[in-house]
Amino acid sequence: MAVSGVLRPGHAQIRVMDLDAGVHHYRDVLGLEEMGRDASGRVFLRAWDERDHHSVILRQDDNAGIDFFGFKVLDEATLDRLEADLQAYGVKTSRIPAGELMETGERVRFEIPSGHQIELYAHKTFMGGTLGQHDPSPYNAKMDKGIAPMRLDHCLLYGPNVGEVLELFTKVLGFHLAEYVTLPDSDEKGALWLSCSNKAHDIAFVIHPEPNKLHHVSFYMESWERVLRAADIMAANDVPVDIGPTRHGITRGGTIYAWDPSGNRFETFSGGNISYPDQEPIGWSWEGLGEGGGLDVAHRKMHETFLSVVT
Ligand code: M3P
Ligand code: FE
Repeated sequence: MAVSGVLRPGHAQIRVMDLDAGVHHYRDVLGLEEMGRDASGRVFLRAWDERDHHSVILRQDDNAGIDFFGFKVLDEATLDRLEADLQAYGVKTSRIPAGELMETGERVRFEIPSGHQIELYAHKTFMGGTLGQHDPSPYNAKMDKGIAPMRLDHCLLYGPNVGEVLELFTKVLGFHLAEYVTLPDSDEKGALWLSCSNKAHDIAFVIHPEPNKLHHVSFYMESWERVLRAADIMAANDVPVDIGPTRHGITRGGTIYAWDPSGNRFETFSGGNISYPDQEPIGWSWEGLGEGGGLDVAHRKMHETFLSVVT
């Protein structure tokens, strides 16, 4: 088996300041399916090509942002091994009981040097995809409800100690560095695109003085055409757009960055290159990120909001 260890992003718990507005955005405009609500009022949703119970959890709070980002690992033995490896590396971990998140097994939670809460889990109820598991048709009406991404794809987090984050993800969690940006007049890596698969990235970081900030949660679109359709749906629903539709030079993915009603940025992302752990990572200079089109191939400039607007 080639993909083992940490398999993929499994869930993001996003804080929204108005739950009804948040549900309207993620369910009716983005087009995720509501899978349930728990006793504390959290809302669980998933995208049409996902197989497990949920990938997005909305929690109402006075402050927007991300509570935690979770990765699914292969099995219980992998979870136990990674927990022991984290502890041996000096990372404090805690176990969150099964069922604390709907239809989800025990989670191993830890804080990374950028101040974010990351968690690993081995079990979440398998529901099957909305296309079915046998002789699936390539089309389902759920694909036309709202923007309708296929899946939760990755997140980009802002915080300090990006070098230590790189060490932790590559030395302990088995990720590889796919692409990076060096800071102006320096060899220091200020932004990382890390993959646990051969996707362009499963999680990314940009250096930032304040810990534990969210830049965006990203959703995968089946094609560039679907990204353009998403732009129409955003316009029709007065969704504020940050950047795009355009293409990132970094990852080469098609993209729109836009904001949910609480100011959390989300991305509709398509395509993207593939990466392998044996390959040298692709390096970008600070000028490459801006004028070189790393962020925005079409406009080849740094956007002020990219470095300053986070939740
Ligand atoms: C991404 C992302 C940038 C390239 C980004 C690619 C920001 O999918 O948004 O993390 O230069
Ligand atoms: Fe992204």
